[in-house]
This record gives sequence, C-alpha cells and structure tokens, in this order.
Amino acid sequence: MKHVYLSLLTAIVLTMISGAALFAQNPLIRDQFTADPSARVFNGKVYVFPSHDIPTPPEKSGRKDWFCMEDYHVFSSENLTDWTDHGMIVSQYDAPWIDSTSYSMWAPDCVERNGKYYFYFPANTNEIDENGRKGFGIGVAVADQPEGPYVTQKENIKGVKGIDPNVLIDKDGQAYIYWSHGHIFVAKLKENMLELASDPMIIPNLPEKGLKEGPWVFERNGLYYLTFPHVENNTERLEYGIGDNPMGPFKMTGVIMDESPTGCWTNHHSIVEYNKQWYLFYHHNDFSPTFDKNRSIRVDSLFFNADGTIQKVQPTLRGVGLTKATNNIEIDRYSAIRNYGVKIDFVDAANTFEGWKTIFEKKDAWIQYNSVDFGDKTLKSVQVKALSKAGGTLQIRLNHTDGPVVTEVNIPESDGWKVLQTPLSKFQSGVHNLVVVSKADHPVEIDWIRFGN
Ligand code: FUB
Repeated sequence: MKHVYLSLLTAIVLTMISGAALFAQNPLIRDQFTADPSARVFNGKVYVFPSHDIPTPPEKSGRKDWFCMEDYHVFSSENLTDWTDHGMIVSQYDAPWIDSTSYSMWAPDCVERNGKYYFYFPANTNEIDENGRKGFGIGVAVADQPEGPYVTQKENIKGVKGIDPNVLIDKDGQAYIYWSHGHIFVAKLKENMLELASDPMIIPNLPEKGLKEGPWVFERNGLYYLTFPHVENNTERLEYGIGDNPMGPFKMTGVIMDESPTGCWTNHHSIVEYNKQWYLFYHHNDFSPTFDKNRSIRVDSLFFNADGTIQKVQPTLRGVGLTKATNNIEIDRYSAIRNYGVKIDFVDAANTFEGWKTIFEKKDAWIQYNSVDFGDKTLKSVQVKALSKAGGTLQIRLNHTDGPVVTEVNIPESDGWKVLQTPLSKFQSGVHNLVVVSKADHPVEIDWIRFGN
C-alpha cells in the first residue's frame, strides 16, 4: 500500500539542498549571536548596531557564565527581512584605553551628524576606579559611512563612567548622551560629539529599586520618551517615561515589553520609525536557550495610542516585513498555531544556527505564517523540505484554516530530509497568509516551504 501511495506521488524528490538566505523573521541574524540592538535609519535604510555575544574563549574560562564580546558588526536592511552583515567595525584591540583582555564591548549606539557617523560603545578601561576595579568607559569611533570604516578615538569620553550609551540629537541640533551606571545619566555633548558640554546629571524620578540600564531616548510629536530595561520583578522588562525636555524629568508611564517568555534575564532595545511605521528592536536568547548571555536580536511593530502612550509589544516569531513566496518560508516562525498536535524544535540541537522545524504530530494540526508575497507572476509549484518516517499528506491553504487549498503535498516515508516538489492546483497573486495543515495521524516534520515554477 505504501508503494502504491508512493507511486501516486506527484512530488519530485529532490536531493537535499541547503537553504537560501536565512536572514528573515525573528531572530533577525541567523549565523552569529547578536544583542542590544540600536537601530537607526540612515540614507533610507535601517542599520542595526548590536553587541556581538560570543561563546567564552578558553583563556576567559574563569568567566564562562558571563557576557563575552570582543567586537561589533553592523547590519543593514531595506525591507527588514533581508539583512546584510557589513562585517566587523570596531574591536577591543582598537584603542589603548580599552582593556583588551576584558571582552566587554557592551551595548553600543550610532548617530549621524554633518555627514559623519559617531559610534559610541562601552568597554572596560585599563584605569582602576575608586573600587579598585577596571570600570567601564565609553569610547567613540567615527566614520564617513554607516558601514565604516570607523576610526576609534584614542581616548574615551572624559567624565563618563558607565555602560549602554545612547545619543539623541534634538531638533535644535543639541546632542545629548545618556548612559547607565546604577542610575541613568544624561549630559549635553559638544558640537564635536566627542566631549561633554555639561556635567553628568542623574535623571530623577525613575524607579529606585531594581536594575535600570540601556536607556533609549527619542522624540515624537514634541514628547520625549525615555525608555529603558528595568528589573521590577525577576528579569528585565522594557519600561518608559514621557517628558517635555530631553534632560527630563520623565513621568513613568508604562511597560513596553514584559519580561522575556524565554527566561532571558536581559532585554535591551531601540525604537525607530521607518517608512511611517514604528518598530521595537530587542533581544531574546533564541539560539541559546540554556545560556542567556548568548542572545539574538529581534524586531516587532510598535504602535502609539492617540494620547502618545505606547501600546505593549508582544514578542513574535514572525517579526515584520513580507516574505517572498519564492524564498524559503520558515513556517516555524509562525503567526498562529493550533494549541495542540504541533510543536517547534531545533533542526539540530547541537547546532542551533541550523534553525527550527515544525513537527505536526496529529491530523488537522495546523500552523499559519502571515504576509507571504506571491507577486503577480504565476507560480506553478511548491517545494517542501520534509521528513516523515511513516509518510503523510500536507494541505497548503491561503489566508486561514478553511481558506482555499492551493495544493496537497504527499510526503513519502523516509528516515532523512527530502525536498519534495508538487504542482499547485491554484495560484493567487498578491500577499497572503499561508496555512499548512497536516492530514497525517503520525509525525511529519517540515523545515521550510518555497514556491516556484
Ligand atoms: O550586553 C551586555 C549588557 O547586557 C548590556 O550592556 C545591557 O544593557 C544588557 O543587555
């Protein structure tokens, strides 16, 4: 019977092929750990300047349970789906003030002024502070393009001790630098963007208990938003206050994102408007579920209420942007899922950067992946990378669970992954949600789906 089933198979079994670009959905960057994303719009593109978490090298094994960062990369995207890694821009070996054994290149930021790009980053200094420790200083690297090359200043900014720099250039041209060191501090910057123009000031009226760090300040409709991670209960959540001056005071107003559902102790974010939509960039530990100091950046849409308050953002796997039907569609980054009979797991738990797979365990289990762009040129087939020991059938529908079936894909019995190609019985142009429904009573695993000719 199984042979008959197989002989009826319209699918063409292709040899295993490797995936196309994996830079889409959440997390955004799929080949390295990234954290603390500072997103900026430069020259019509979104640039993200994250921290670059790495597994602790052997010579640092004494601190293997702590953050470990040696350098920074910058990434850019025009569609928030395909990200380009422009490579390493600054490292701990670039300036004499940095303790180059400390692997402490924490959360950075970057702003543009008069055609120059100023990249601000914290790192452990070689100086011993009043507590006998090598404290954090904040350095600046300058470039003519957002992707570099950056030239790192020989000295860190005088008068600043702390982490997580963030810079706001106000509408009148005055620049402000914010950072954290127990409290959240602010000071004016000189026109040269390299020196303070005022004494550091602690921003008052913020929560007294629980760690506060990672300030991100922006202006919208004349309101200034001070947003920051704060430990109100167990781990960091993203909170904000609103004021009418970049230096505050800010009135604590609400929570932007609750504590991480994945248990990641830190969160760190940025908020940016791009093509008339606001976005929250943040991080979880998607690729490192058992060690939350190896994190991954994400993005979701953010909305304001009419009174200027911020609606709480629920972290999603789907993220933002359209996915081209002809790209690998990672349905495990779903928008909706049946609450039983289907689950997500790593393709290879020993190498999490291989990504995830969807495991349909029961008949009628389904998963929905929104905003797939089918374009306007007729696509005639679908390829599915699947694995099922007992075989099965998948229905591919559009828009919702009882939307039109565009094809049924027969999955042959196999011990390994197969790429199966099946003709489409229907093609609908434009943007649709994709729904995949299993018609098998036994497990069927899917890595990705892609439409083509
Ligand atoms: O990435 C190291 C530190 O973790 C950052 O500087 C903090 O904001 C937290 O995300």
